[in-house]
Amino acid sequence: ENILVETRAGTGEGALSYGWITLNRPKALNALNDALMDELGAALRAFDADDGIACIVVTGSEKAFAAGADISMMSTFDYAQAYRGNLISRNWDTLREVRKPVIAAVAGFALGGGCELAMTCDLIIAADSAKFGQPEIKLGIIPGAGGTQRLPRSVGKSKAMDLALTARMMDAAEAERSGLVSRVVPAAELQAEADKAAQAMCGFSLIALMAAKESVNRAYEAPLTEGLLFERRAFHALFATDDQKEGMQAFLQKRAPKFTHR
Ligand code: CO8
Repeated sequence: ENILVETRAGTGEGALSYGWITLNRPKALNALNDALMDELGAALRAFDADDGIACIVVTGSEKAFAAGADISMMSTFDYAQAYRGNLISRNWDTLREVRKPVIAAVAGFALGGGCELAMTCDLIIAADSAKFGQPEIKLGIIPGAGGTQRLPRSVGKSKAMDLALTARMMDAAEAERSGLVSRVVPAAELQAEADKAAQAMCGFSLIALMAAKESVNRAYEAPLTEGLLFERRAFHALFATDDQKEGMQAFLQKRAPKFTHR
């Protein structure tokens, strides 16, 4: 009801497919309520468990990726309801647990929980219309799904403080300059750009994709020495895969690889 889910075929011989999830509550600018988050969690889990899927794109509409948590849902909550119901966290952990790459394709508003949702994905591709912000302070609250933690890690303390304390929005150009997003494209090309990134991944070894994601994420969880050790071990482990043999043989034989994801 609140999201649209499709599977798109990868191009090229033997390519895997990818999942495409569109947040779809246009009347509320894709505000994130429990129903939407439950549907999103279920769709992410299903794609993650599907051996034919390499990666997942999450996107919204031209006007809004998501304008935040649904304010009407939580406006009357008291502390007990928020705490007992574990407001927010239940499906956010699902997104963190997905082991395949997740691309956020963001046009329009990505505010509050919408900005946090985009940041919880592995990379953000933005339309030039994108606007990022953590305006919770205007509502008498603070970010609750990682904004105060992930934003400083990607844009630094000063900009994170600026957004969280003044509620100002950051446009796509500033977001790219400060490292929040990986690429900015004209709004009309956002879908095609996200398709292109997903298509590239569909042609690679799924095991290597998952290992790369897991290793980059260690950079946020572990001290450098431990992260480097984790990376080295994952690197060594990939020599046990058929895909490493195939990838290197294909290069030496000047042909396209046929990965079997084993
Ligand atoms: N929740 C509920 N409804 C919303 C939300 C929202 N966050 N944002 C927009 N809407 C609704 C509006 O109420 C309006 O509905 P209606 O037509 O019935 O009046 C409709 O969407 C269109 O919105 P506007 O008329 O306001 O559209 P504008 O183009 O004038 O303005 C804005 C767009 C600037 C995005 C404006 O809608 C706005 O400021 N929205 C609220 C942004 C905000 O404060 N977000 C933070 C919410 S709190 C939060 O996210 C906490 C995070 C906690 C973790 C995440 C948990 C899931």
